[in-house]
Amino acid sequence: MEPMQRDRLLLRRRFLQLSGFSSLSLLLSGCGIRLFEEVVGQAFEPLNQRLEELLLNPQQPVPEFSSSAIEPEALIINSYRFTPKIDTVKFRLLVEGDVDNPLSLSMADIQEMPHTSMIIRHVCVEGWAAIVQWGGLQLRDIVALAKPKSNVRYVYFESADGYYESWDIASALHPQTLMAYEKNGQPLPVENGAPLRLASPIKLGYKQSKWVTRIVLVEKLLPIKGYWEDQGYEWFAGL
Ligand SMILES: Nc1nc2c(c(=O)[nH]1)N[C@H]1C(S)=C(S)[C@@H](COP(=O)(O)O)O[C@H]1N2
Ligand SMILES: [Mo]
Repeated sequence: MEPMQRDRLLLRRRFLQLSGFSSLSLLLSGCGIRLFEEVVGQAFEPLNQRLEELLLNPQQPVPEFSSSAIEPEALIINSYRFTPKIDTVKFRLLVEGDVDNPLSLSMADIQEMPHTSMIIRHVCVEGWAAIVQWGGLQLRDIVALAKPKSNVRYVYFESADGYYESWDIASALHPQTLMAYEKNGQPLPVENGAPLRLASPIKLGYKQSKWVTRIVLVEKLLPIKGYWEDQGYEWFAGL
């Protein structure tokens, strides 16, 4: 086995031991966090934007492209593991953490919420980009519905393939940060993250989790920050 590959496997195993994909929940809920912090120390980025202000005053949108600029073939499928099989009818998006109104939303619930679309450039650190139209709903609408407590500063995303990500609250509440279920005017293909994925013009590709099943709103960033970040990639990854 290549050393790189072995390191990745070890890291992955360590992640599974520390948190697991099933017990990331434990870490993210209450006492788990405290225990974990005692062992490895606190780790959070110096970002303290006020949640209420961000919810009330949406940030400036970034300019979008015209529909003639869409590059239908340019979006390279980039999955670190496998394409998970998700039953769209049984699918629920869970929204939990420091919220007064935890959510369990079906795709029908999600598609009833205000729809929006945008034409933006997707940029992957591996050196390719694609102008894509994404359709879905603003993540800020989901967050608002969950009634976040005022201490919330970060958002974790868990995916059905074991991928995980964390974002600063300001980027998550940006008006062009979408939970997308459409690509280029069509239902989102499963390889691109159906039924629901993140899409945003303000972050690099690896921040844009596909197959998102759970969103956790938290006050502090854990030492476990994201699949690529935990292997040395930059956490903020802004564009
Ligand atoms: N769940 C999950 N989300 C993911 C990834 C992944 O492997 N698993 N890859 C990321 C990377 S590196 C990129 S560039 C984009 C690619 O999206 P696409 O496969 O729809 O082109 O998805 C991101 N989201
Ligand atoms: Mo990427």
